[in-house]
Amino acid sequence: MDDVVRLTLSELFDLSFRVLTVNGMAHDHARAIAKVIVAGQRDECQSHGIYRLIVCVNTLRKGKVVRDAKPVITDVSPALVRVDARFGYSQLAFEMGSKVLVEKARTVGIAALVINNCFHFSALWPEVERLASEGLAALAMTPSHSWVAPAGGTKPVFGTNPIAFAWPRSGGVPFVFDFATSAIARGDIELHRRSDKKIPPGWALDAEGQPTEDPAAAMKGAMLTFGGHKGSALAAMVELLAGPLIGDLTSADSKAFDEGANATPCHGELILAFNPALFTGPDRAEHDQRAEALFDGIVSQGARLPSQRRFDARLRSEANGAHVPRKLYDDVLALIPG
Ligand code: NDP
Ligand code: PYC
Repeated sequence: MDDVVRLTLSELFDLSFRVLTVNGMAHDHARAIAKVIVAGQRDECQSHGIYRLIVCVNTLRKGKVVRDAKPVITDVSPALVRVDARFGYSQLAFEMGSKVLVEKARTVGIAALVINNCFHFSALWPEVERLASEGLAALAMTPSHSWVAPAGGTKPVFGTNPIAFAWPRSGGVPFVFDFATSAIARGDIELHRRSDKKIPPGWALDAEGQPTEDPAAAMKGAMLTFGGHKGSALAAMVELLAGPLIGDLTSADSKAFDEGANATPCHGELILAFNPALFTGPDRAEHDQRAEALFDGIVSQGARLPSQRRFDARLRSEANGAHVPRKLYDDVLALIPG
């Protein structure tokens, strides 16, 4: 039997929506969540695609998330909009708040969207890409659960704390990066454990603080930051800006709130949008050219831009369907009762 299943994007959406709704998720949330899960699988981001259905359903079954939460928008100031997700998943709150964020950034030049009290599992690139499609540059960050040791330490303090950035480019895909400030996303360690594969050195320590290549030991120990003290400082920045600054939890608080349920982390998110039309001034075309020269300087020597692998995968999946490992597909089908 083939060890990979190919699904069209609409089959993937229908499967995701069904798994979520038969497990009790309200339809508006299920739609918003299914869209980002399909985007992840389509772009071959295995750690944030259809695998996340398993974590979402566990979170629903443990009774942690409010399945029909109605996000509440507050217009805090000309440059700041807040959405209280009311302990539902983050995607619907982002869909609602990002519309206000775009308007504010267009008018004021720079604006922030704060999402509070949200269960958050998704990759951040769909959000910054969405803002780039409106002609805005964007920066997003969020904590997770405290799984990551600070550089020089052995005990978890930080979350995997991703940072994503998008820069709009006329006539093409935007420049986008999106990475965890840990050496790798936690989801990738989980996927290694599911497939009985060792993890590379440099990703994690075991519970005794010793380097490990065993994913199960890594999950009981501490993940490592990328780039040593530099990733460690960025992880701390994410904790502060997308935690106390926005009146929400740190990754350690989120882990305590979880009470051992192993559910999706629950905390806040900060998204900033910049309007080049107001920032750059009258010589926009000239400065856009400078940006393009920077990208040329990268690709002309054979290096690649971040997200290029994803954009290539997107074209493949749109043409031929997305591939899902057979075991993962079977595990997802098993989430549909009876
Ligand atoms: P990766 O290390 O896989 O990739 C990070 C970024 O680097 C991507 O933009 C990737 O582009 C780019 N990249 C990779 N290799 C190269 C290269 N050789 N040259 C140029 N660019 C390159 O990501 P992570 O494991 O750190 O994170 C994966 C995802 O997990 C992210 O989307 C993140 O948002 C998500 N995440 C979400 C969390 C949450 O709490 N919600 C927590 C932690 C992570 P490309 O994709 O094209 O390879
Ligand atoms: O993969 O590190 C991760 C992660 C945490 C929350 C969602 N994804």
